[in-house]
Amino acid sequence: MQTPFPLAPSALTRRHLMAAGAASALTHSLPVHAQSKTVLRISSPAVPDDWHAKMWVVFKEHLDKSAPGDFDVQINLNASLFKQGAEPAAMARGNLELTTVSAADIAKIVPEFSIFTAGYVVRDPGQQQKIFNGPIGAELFKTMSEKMDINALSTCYLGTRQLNLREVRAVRTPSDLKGIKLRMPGSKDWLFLGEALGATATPLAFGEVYMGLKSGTIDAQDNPLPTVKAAKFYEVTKQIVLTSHLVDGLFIAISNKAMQSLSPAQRGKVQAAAQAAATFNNENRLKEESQLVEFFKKEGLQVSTPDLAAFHKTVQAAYQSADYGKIWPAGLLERINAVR
Ligand code: KDO
Repeated sequence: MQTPFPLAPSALTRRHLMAAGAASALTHSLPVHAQSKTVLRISSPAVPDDWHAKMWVVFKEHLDKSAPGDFDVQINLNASLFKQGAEPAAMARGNLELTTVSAADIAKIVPEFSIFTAGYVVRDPGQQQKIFNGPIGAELFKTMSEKMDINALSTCYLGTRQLNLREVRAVRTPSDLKGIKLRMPGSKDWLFLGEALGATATPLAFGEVYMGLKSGTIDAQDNPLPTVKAAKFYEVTKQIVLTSHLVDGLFIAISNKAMQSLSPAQRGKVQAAAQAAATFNNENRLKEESQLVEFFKKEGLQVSTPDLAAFHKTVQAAYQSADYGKIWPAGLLERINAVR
């Protein structure tokens, strides 16, 4: 038996259901799935060409196959349903079922998560998967579920963040970024990272970055190379500096309310679909990331590698001298470093 519709139907849907009810009383009943499909609304700021947008199609197709007729998966990209960062609150209010949530968005409510917004903490994508699929992930996701009422289903590698500048500039150490207006996503942990890199951090929504670069209201942005390609930032920039300052991740998350409305079998299928989506994203992103330097060079961008030791030293010193040591649970950094 299908679980009941977890959300208040819209006025339009209500009218349809009433009409359907009247019609079925007169004639025969509608097929069961037409009345009881569970709607799963997804919202993401990702552009359709990026892997973490395409992975939602994998999620949908996986679910359509494993649970035919059970779900109506609705994919909304380009922040068309909720603006970037507003998704967790929408989920808590019952207005959204699924999204990809970032460490920075989680850290707004679960401050200990900010350790994953810090530069040069996670070493590589393999370590990232082990951290979040192991005991550290289990502990932090439990707190997240308690405080935010959302449940992490799988971990996506967003890529390793690099600097992307409008004009070519000699960038060897963080001091070479002095005065550069570096766009960062709009939360305090992102802005701290931008400043730690030596730039002047400026908050801006992802959807406005292309125009900001084109018009010159910002001098630079940071994102993983696959996103620089998918969002076409390379069209309006001239340089990439391979600082590799953040091995970034996103978590496919579902609201607890939506998850609890499902049968145990359906929950398992949603979980499996989220894992298939993350695997699709992770494999494709890793492969593409390793090939993109050549692509950008062909597009005429200058790609340079700075003094990475200087970046590590300056960024880590910034976190040490700020209050982050007090926010991060004692021993967590050491536990992360020990994951191999
Ligand atoms: C961005 O705004 O730079 C960012 O990369 C931050 C991520 O946490 C995530 O929100 C991502 O944008 C979007 O999914 C768009 O790719």
